[in-house]
Amino acid sequence: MSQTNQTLGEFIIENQSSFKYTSGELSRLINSIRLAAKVVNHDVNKAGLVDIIGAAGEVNVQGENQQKLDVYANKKFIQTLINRNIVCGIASEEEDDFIAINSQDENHQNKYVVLIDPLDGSSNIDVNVSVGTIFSIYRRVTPVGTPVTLEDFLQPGHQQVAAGYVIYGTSTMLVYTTGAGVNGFTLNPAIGTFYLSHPNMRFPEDGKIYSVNEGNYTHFPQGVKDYIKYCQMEEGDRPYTSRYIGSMVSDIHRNMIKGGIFMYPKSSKDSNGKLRLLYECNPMAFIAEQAHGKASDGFGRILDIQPTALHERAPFFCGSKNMVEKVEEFMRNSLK
Ligand code: P6P
Repeated sequence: MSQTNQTLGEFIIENQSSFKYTSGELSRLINSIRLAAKVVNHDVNKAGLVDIIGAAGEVNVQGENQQKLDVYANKKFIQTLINRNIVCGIASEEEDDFIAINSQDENHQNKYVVLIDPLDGSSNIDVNVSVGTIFSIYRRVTPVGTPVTLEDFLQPGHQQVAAGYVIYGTSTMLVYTTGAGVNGFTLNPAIGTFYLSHPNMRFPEDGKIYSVNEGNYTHFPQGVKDYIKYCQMEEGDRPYTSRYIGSMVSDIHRNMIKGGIFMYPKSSKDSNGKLRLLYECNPMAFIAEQAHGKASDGFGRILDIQPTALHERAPFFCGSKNMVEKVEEFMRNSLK
């Protein structure tokens, strides 16, 4: 079958063998995320028309005002995952604690846990800027047949069996990896089908785009300040272009296609940065590495961090390999 008109469903079947684990379950998991993405996409695209935008009046565990679409997307993904009876537990940016799935999995036979940021960049919803869903999938580490525990969620990122994102932009795309490269699928909204549009996505080794909230410049570590000045200097192929959407999925997606680096460093305001390790940094890092890019906390590999808490944060530098290595060099030099 020619790749250009292969559907996501056909792709999953054709690439079954690349799934390291029992085939059916992981395929069904990706398919359940596909379904939820279509439902959320439908409502994200009409957010301006019906009363589901604007704060829900509640404050989530992050201390952020919950937008109604956040609440809606969170419920949709959780509901779809539970109904498919594949997972034993779910963690979400919008949930204080993890959810143990006992309803459908009363004998605790399901083997996977899913961690999600149901609607990343939600502050952009009201201004009609693209937002995204991020997901991360692990096999449980505690014995099947026993209740899922926090330990099943606090795994280092290199243990992920799959990760991906949905970007609700000028078109809706599902981009994911199961450890055998990264592939992007674009939704045809007329028929509700995702088609393989970006096979074997790869970060260009180098790039000329840097993405960071420069409003925080004075609060950044010296190494980051030095790197930003390096990007702005008239020398060789520089100055680079600064592009920052304020929606990590969109910034990283663009940089994967064009080349570039996304940075959310720690600062004197946020001692570990803003982004969440488990359901933002790790899945995007898995994708970045599978796309021949790199993801670092400024000194080491994001995927090697041993998590200690569900909602912990991490400094995040992700994108073209040479650019991430350059900022690591500046970070090391600033300590000398
Ligand atoms: P700031 C969205 O809220 C998000 O989590 C990421 O998608 C985005 O990159 C970042 O925060 C933007 O944060 O502080 O620059 O507005």
